[in-house]
Amino acid sequence: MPVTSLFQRLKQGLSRTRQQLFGGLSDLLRGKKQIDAELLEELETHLLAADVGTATTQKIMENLAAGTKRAELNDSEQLLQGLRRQLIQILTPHEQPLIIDTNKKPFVILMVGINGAGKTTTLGKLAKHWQEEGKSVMLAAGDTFRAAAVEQLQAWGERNKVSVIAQQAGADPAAVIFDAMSAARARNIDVLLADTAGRLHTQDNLMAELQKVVRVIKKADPSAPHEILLVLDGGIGQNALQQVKQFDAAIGLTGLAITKLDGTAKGGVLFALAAQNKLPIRFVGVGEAIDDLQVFKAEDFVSAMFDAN
Ligand SMILES: Nc1nc2c(ncn2[C@@H]2O[C@H](COP(=O)(O)OP(=O)(O)O)[C@@H](O)[C@H]2O)c(=O)[nH]1
Ligand SMILES: [Mg+2]
Repeated sequence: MPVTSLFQRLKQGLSRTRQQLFGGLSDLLRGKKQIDAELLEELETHLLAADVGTATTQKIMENLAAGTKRAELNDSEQLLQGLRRQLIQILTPHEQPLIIDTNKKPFVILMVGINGAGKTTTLGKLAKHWQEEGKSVMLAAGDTFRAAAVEQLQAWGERNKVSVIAQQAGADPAAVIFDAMSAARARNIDVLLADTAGRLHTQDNLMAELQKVVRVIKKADPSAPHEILLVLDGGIGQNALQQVKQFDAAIGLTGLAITKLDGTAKGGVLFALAAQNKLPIRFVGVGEAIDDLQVFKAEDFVSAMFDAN
């Protein structure tokens, strides 16, 4: 699929956030050329409404004000371009695509996140993504909390002819993933994608379970898991920051995937996430189809938010 159509999908997916950020603003800009306090205030309101977050918004506004003072930003069009540059600058250090090291066999990716964040769907899309790159993939049904979760993964595996290692609901997820690692090794599999539960009886139980999963994975391969990917629902806005902190403190994250950006006007949360931690943003999800999970590219993301057509 050509890159242009991927970009169109990204733009389509981000349309609600784009409207939130720049919808009213472009009307305002059309009406005036000069930068004044009212224009700056309006811009600030739009950033906040798109969930860019107070701290990040404040920093952006300070930089824009400084640019205005230094006479680098002299009219509303330059202000907008200044904003665009800043947004790209915030995101660019987080553009670090997940590269599968084929010397690590299997390359173990642990998917974590709260219930409904999009872990299993993202896992399925990633399995296809790497299969299409010619890599062999296996899945581990580490969400053993509900029978439906195991079945969801098995159904996905059957449909797409990917092996799924699963046990019955209630089984020890660490044991399921440990077995999957042996099976993957025996079959010379490149990538093992391990699902996990997003909800247990308590949040403490969940974190303890995930810690055990990581410990047991390390028994099978001390260099694993090679990626601990936190899947976040983009629609939760600023709560995402809290979730990153919590999961990172418990198990140490190595990357983020932000899903459901198509269903929300809160896509600005990426800027808050980027400004407040160093984690790579690996993927963004902008819909249900396979092409709607995209490798994160900072400039594309910002362009998709700015360009009206
Ligand atoms: N619109 C949209 N829906 C998504 C996206 N990613 C996941 N979903 C949906 O979110 C719901 C929960 O996903 P699931 O993978 O089961 O979440 P899990 O509990 O974390 O495993 C499902 O209905 C998915 O189809 C996305 O990028 N866009
Ligand atoms: Mg799931």
